[in-house]
Amino acid sequence: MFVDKIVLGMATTALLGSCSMMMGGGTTYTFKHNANAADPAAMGKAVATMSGGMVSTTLTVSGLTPSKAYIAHYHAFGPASSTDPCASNGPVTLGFPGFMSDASGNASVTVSGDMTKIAGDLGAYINVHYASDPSVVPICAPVKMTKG
Ligand SMILES: [Cu+2]
Repeated sequence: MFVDKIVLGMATTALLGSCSMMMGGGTTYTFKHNANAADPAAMGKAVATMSGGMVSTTLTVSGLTPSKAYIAHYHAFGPASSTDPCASNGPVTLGFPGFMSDASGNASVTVSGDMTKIAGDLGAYINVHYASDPSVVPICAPVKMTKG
């Protein structure tokens, strides 16, 4: 009986392990630095997980200016490029909540939204702006590489 419980416990752990790996899979997009001098060490990733028609996306970023306010968005493919989403200058389709970097320049923020908001060309890239000057965009993560 004692042995049976141990075996059952191990099997349950293994099942939970594989289940959480599948659940936590998501799709990872890597931020690249734009051609500007802002936050030269900035880097990070975006992990998008889809479930039930919703998409939850978490940005994990380092190398930001410490204790500074940022904003981030999904953007649609814009008119300025059809092969480089980060240079396409498209409109915002899904905004992340505003966030602050910590004293070490790290930050994390999550947004959840309806998948239709970022379907196809509507979810071409994710960028991170200075909240104080949205024209400053240190990093961008391409999501969809080709327009259309
Ligand atoms: Cu933006």
